[in-house]
Amino acid sequence: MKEFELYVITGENFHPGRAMEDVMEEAMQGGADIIQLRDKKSSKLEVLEKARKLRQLTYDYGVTFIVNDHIDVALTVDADGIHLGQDDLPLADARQIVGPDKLIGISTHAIEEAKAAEAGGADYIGAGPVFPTNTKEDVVDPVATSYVQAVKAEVNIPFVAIGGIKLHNVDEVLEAGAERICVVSEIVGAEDVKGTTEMFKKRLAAAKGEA
Ligand code: TZP
Ligand code: MG
Repeated sequence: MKEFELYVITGENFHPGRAMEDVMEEAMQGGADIIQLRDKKSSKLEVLEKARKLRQLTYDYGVTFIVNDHIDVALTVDADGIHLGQDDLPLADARQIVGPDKLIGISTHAIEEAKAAEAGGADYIGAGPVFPTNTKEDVVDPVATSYVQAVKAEVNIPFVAIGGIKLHNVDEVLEAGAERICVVSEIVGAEDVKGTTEMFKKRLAAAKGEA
């Protein structure tokens, strides 16, 4: 898959009064490499409408577009891929539906899940929640940076650290070996979405020795 380092997921309850597509456009202007539409509340039709808007914007900015949960919506708008959790359609079945060219990302919370996703042909995995987060309901206990270290050592597909990652703790995650991070509330809930996105990009660059 195309190189990426900063993955931003929608979280509409963090920006009341602001249109989701405007917030996500600012994140793209700030340097988000992947945008995921994650909406656990809306109807299929509403999710489809949001996906169409994000598909257009992500094309405009050359950003990878992933849809959470809704494989049918992802295929309808020709998203670049889908993201699935441990309780969603199994990876092998999802792959049959979307074919070889779409990206499939899998959320993992334990090294066995991470290895299974790799063996099953996932394109990337999420590793988390690293820190406590209120963004995801019924989220599992934080896996801490030790899980980031374990995935780094034992898994050979790209992984993205997720969960409670803020500007004040991102360096801990990078020091644990993450080269890619995923952020919701700290970016989409920021007063300055573009500026906050740029600050994350700077920290990622600094960790790579680029700044
Ligand atoms: N999966 C694991 S933690 C999480 C998801 C979708 C939410 C991360 O949100 P935040 O606001 O960056 O903690
Ligand atoms: Mg899911």
